[in-house]
Formats: sequence, C-alpha cells, structure tokens
Amino acid sequence: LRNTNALSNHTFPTWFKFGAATASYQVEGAWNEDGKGENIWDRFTHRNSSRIKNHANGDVACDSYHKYKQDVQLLKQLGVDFYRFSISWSRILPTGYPDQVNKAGAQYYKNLIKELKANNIEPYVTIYHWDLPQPLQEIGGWLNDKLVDIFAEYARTLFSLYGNDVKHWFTFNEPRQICYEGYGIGEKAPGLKLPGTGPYKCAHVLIKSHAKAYHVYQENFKEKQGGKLGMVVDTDWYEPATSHPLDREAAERTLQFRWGWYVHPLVFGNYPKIMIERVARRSKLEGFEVSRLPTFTSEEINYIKGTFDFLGFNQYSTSLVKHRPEPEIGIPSYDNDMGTFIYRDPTWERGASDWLYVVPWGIGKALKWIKSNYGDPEIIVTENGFSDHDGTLEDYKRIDYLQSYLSSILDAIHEDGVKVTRYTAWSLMDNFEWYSGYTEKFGLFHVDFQSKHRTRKAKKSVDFYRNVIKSRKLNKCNSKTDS
Ligand code: GBH
Repeated sequence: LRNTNALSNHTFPTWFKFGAATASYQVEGAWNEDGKGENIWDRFTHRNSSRIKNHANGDVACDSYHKYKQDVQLLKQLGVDFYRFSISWSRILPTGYPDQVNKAGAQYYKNLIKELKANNIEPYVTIYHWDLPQPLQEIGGWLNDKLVDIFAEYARTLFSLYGNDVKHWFTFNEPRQICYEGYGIGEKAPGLKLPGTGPYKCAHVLIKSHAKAYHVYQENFKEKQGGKLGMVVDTDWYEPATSHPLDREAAERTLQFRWGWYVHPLVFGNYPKIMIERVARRSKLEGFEVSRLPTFTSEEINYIKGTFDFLGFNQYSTSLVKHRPEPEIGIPSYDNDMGTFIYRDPTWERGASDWLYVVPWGIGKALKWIKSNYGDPEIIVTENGFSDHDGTLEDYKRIDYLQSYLSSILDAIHEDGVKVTRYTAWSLMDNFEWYSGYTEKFGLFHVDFQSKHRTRKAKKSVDFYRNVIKSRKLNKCNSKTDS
C-alpha cells in the first residue's frame, strides 16, 4: 500500500505552526546529577531491567541535559516554530513535594528556554510525561487523591518559574498509557497489575489534577502571562471491521473507552455514558457494591468541565474493531469492560513498533470525529511519527509516513474545516523508547548511542520536513518512491 498517490494540493495556512517533540526521561540522561531526585522510570529500569529490551535505561539517553545547545541547533536546522519538551518533576522538586526548588534543575530549563528564544523557537512544555518522583509513588502514586494538590503545586511552581516565556502548557501526556499500562497491565512504570480498578482510579486522580492545574493557571497566571493550557490525549483511529451495526457500535465504544475516557470529562464534565453504564453493570454482576469506575460529584463536574484551551492529540496508527460477545463475568478488567476485538490489517505497511501500522486516512477520520463530537475545539497534533529498527539516514519510509499523514491533516483542515493549528513530529531525535529501549528509532536526527558524545546526524527526513515548513506544502519530489 503506497500512500503517496493522492497528496493534498492544499497549503498550510500562515497561522499553522510546525514543531518537533521529545520527553525528559527519553532524552535528558543525567539521572542523578545536580540534585535531581529519583523518579519511577529510574526505579523501574534499574530494578526491573529484564522488562526493558537489552536491559536499557535512560541514565544517559541522548545526554540532552548537557547537550541542549546542540539540540536547539538541530531544531534550528529544521526550521521549526516550536519545540515540545517535558520537564522532569524530580529535577525541579527532588522529592516531588513542593517544599524546595532545586536551583540547578530549575536553571537547566531556564537555560534551555533562553536558548530556544534566542533562536526564535517557542517552548511548548509538557508538565508530566510519565516520570513521577519516586517518593510520590511510595504513597500510591496516581492512586492517591493527595496527588491532586501536589500536582497542582508542582504546576504552579512551573508557571511561576517559566510562565513569562512559555505560552503553551500541556498537563499530562497520554493519560491512558500512564493509567492502563502503568496501573492496569504493568508494562510501564510503576508496573502495577490492577486490571479492573487501577486504570480507573488513576484516571480519576489525573483528571482532577489536570482540572486543578488549569484553575491555578486561570486564577493566578493567565491574565499576566497570557498562555494556554490543555491535555495531550492519544488514540488510534478505530475503524469498524465491517459496516455491521454491531461492529460500528464496537468501534465507537473503543474510541469512547480510550479517548473519551479523558476528553469527555474535560469537555462535558463526566465520563462517556457508555463507560459509566458498562463498568457499573459488570461491577454489579461481579459482586462489587459500587461501580469500579469512580464517580464525580456535581461540584467536581462543574470544576472539570471546560478546563482546556486546546486539545493535544497524538496519533500514530489505526486499528480495526469487531463486535465481541459480552465477555464472561470473571476477572474484572478494563479490557472486558470495553468488550471489543481490536486488530490490524496484516496488509498495512508497518513501522518497527509492533503497534505501528501506516494508515494515513485514520488521522483525517479521527480529526473529523473529534470536531463533530466534541464541539469543534482547537486541536494541536502533539505527536505523530514513524519508527524503524536500523535508524538509517536514508529514511524514505519515514518521509512517506510523514508526507501521507500531513496530507491527510491538510485535507481535514481545508475540506472538513477541522481547527488543527499545529503539527508536531515525534521525535526530534532517536531516544529511549520505554520498554523497547533503544531498539525502535523515531528520530529525524540519528543519535549514535555507541559513542559517549551521543553524536547527532541528520537523516533524509530532516530535509523533507524543513522543505515542508519552508514551502508550506507537500511536494511529490520529496519522496524517493515518487522520484
Ligand atoms: C507516545 O506513545 C509517547 O508519548 C512517546 O513518549 C513515545 O516515545 C512515542 O509515542 C512513540 O511510542 O492498541 O494496545 O496495541 C505512544 C504510545 C503505544 C499509544 C501503542 C497507542 C496502542 C497500544 N502508543 N498504543 S494497543
């Protein structure tokens, strides 16, 4: 399947901006330098190294803690308008608690932001990209309601430290990965396996934490600093496997369980109706006294509703969904509550990550779906990208991927009027890909992890992306397969 045959002829409007992204634990290294505290990914990789490919960890990663000036030059070479990076909570507040700011850690991000501004690149900041301070895990992590206040105070610290320069804030990156993979199936830190309760409780605390951070910004900073804040939620596009009504219903339900779970509360104040119903019904049959899905009070509903200025959206792939007969009542789990079959078409082209299938039309459908079901919000595509194993500099497959996804986004803007205002390529450079270690490479720039210098080198996709940004359109000649 080639996706380059129907490239959009539209151009990116002048207000549309381009960026590239990374996250603290995946690139910074310097895991115990200058007063930084231990976080759950330090702990998870050090104590459970067998759960990571080749026992890898982020102790050094791309060494961006020491090489941020080089990183800014890479961004400059790309010609991007902004850089989306995340802040390591334990660098700023080594214990996680907002009692004492670690000066050296705070200074690192001051330096990075200053360097970005000096090069005309806007800093876009993710407040939490998965690296919770370990002491907060000791009290239960995102299962503990206390995190709501603690997170809001951490966010307040960042607004006061950096808010004069940072105008785009994202509270959480991909809450479903935090809660489902971290507290449900245990593939990500902290590695807990509580499939029927962990994800829901975690999500409940995250959503309240997000809302509180939004209000803190609104009440104390917004007027003076004039920035905007949102959450980053990811989802595959879920396409019904057939046009059968039950398959359509199953696809919609999957979108609600995976994406609506977080965005429905932000837009409407509460979880999707279908989630509330299904989890309550199954909980009852399983003998629980109350639903495993926690409930918001009406006060909380009002407090949460509308707490976003834009929606951050990550998408890499698409899946097919089939109706699944009601799973038997047995082990309570989020997956049984959702109750659908999810799979991929084996003829689709693939990246190196086992979940990454190249389906560019999926992003267009997803954007339209968001527009029509969630009140036509501003959408920032906060991540999209392609992985390979070898990290080749001749990365024509990445170029094809980026080109076809950008094309689908362009059509969504011009033909469907979706308010997508920004695109962010994942990732600026090859980095630590969580449990896959360094074996799946998403970078526009190659990083030599064998060398202590962590030398960066431009791949062909750098030229491609720079060209798109400069010309504001897609050009057939950019791709090798077409030339
Ligand atoms: C993002 O995760 C992260 O934000 C980033 O840190 C990471 O490096 C990057 O993308 C690349 O992975 O349907 O059960 O098969 C994206 C993680 C993983 C989200 C696969 C959707 C589908 C799981 N994605 N997942 S499943």
